[in-house]
Amino acid sequence: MPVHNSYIAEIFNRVADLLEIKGGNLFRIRAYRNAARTIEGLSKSVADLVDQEKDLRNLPGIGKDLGDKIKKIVKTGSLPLLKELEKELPPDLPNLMKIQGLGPRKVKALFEKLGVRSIGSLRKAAQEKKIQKLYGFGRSTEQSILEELNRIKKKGGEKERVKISIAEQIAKPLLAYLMKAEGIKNLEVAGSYRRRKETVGDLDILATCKKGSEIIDRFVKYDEVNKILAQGKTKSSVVLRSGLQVDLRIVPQISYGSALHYFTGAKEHNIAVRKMGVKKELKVNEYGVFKGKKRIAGKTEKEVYEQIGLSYIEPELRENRGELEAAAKKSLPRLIVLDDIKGDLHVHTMSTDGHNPLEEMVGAAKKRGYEYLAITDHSKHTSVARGLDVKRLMAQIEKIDKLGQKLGGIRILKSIELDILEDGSLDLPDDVLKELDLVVCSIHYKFNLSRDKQTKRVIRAMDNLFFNIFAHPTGRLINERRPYDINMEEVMKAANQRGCFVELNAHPDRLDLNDIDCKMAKDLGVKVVLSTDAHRIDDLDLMRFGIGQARRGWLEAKDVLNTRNWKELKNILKRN
Ligand code: DGT
Ligand code: CA
Ligand code: CA
Ligand code: ZN
Repeated sequence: MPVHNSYIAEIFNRVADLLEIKGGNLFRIRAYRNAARTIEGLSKSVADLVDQEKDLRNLPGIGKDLGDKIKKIVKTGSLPLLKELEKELPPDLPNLMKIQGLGPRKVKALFEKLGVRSIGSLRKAAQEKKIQKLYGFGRSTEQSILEELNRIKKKGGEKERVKISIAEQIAKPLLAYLMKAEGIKNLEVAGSYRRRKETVGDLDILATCKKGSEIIDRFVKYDEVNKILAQGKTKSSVVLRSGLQVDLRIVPQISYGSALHYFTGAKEHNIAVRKMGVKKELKVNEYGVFKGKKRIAGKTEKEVYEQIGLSYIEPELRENRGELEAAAKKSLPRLIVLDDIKGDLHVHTMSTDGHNPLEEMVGAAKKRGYEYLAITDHSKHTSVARGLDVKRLMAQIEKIDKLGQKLGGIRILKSIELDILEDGSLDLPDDVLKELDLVVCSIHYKFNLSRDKQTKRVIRAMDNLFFNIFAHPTGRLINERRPYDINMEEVMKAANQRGCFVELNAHPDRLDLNDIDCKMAKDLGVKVVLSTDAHRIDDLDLMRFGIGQARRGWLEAKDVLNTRNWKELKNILKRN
């Protein structure tokens, strides 16, 4: 595959951007920018020049060093220097410099002081009014950043999908507001939101109401509405100030089930359902199920499915990934529910980067009816979180032993979130790990290893008999950081052979495993652990997002480890 000039130029520009944010030498930065401009403006292909072994130093602004780097890019497709820089700094930081008013120094401050690493987290920091408190920023800067972000969004650039947790924060007050409309009967968010997808493109709300209800009027008058896109008698679309679009449709009661089914989707599921209908000489659409002109179903989703010979399919399964076949054979999974969860096996305390002391985390878990809670603070390699060394972990173990008697009713499990080191060894020695009830292991650095190396790293770590659970298995942060490259099937098979487990991290920024990988775990027979990775007491409630994802992955209570009571769990965790 020939390397384009624009590709080389982009690499040099990125190097310059990152060096600039780092505060590198100005001459060096300018040299990279000049080289990028030269290459971009060239009519000949630089890759061809390299192939013909032409001397690149004849190009303006290119000396020996840059010439060698160009050759490297042409021959290998990448530049080690850029990879180095991307390890030091979040690769999306340069994008922030595209925002008017944000130079490298400001971007650096935002990253270092507020952890801003992408357009998404910049918006969040601005919305939470954190930026105005930074030295050298102020309220007007924050305001103009917000406006600039909105402008970019409107230009239709890359419209970011909204995380389910944010969508929920937006949808709940809106629903409460709409419920107050006179004459309203049913009200529900359909679409990807109802399917509990990890991100949503927009909200699709359905309502039924009495004749003459002013629900649409009320809808467009909602305080958060920024723009009305359409306003009719039964349908309206608006854009909220957050940038999220909301479609509201009023449907007749008699069609509510059919409309709910249609607008819940996914589209692929709908199409497959309609095809099954055709085989039975039935017409299925958003108004009902019709035999000739006669409506034979439509009021509820259940009767819609029944008419085409299917049992009811939960929204989370509706992706046309085998759910119709299963429904026809009456072999759908009995999806897990929040109530099945008996405890959380991944939470942090103030000893590392959590916000609450251990006692408060335990109290909060008890309040949620949990039978056990594993305390998994970071290990020492994660130094940004002041990870525990042997001595501090031993102290925490002692503390839990003492508390054990005091906090009756809930079992505190001694654990740790242990770093998997680059070579697959574990961050703390076996003779302290043996004191723990379970060990949760994860990767927090060296995300860029090759697929093969990353896979071997994890499998080697699992060879250690104290390894129990592989946490946030792909390391992704939704909208912020791509998953690292790893052969998940091999990892899961290895976990199965060794009696290890994989986590479904319920935090809505992660939801890691994704739905497809959850299904793979189930199919391979690897038990999944649903954990919140809570850093504060309220985070324990994030479990519901994990449940949504688990259901999308076809998981039943029996597929999930922490639906067991402690006695069973303890037995299952044993490795020999
Ligand atoms: P999103 O908003 O991108 O997260 O995804 P959805 O699934 O909410 O999709 P959206 O908002 O475009 O449409 C809502 C539902 O309407 C969708 O899940 C299924 C249904 N739908 C939309 N377009 C079509 C279509 O062309 N054919 C069929 N059969 N259904 C459709
Ligand atoms: Ca939608
Ligand atoms: Ca929509
Ligand atoms: Zn973690």
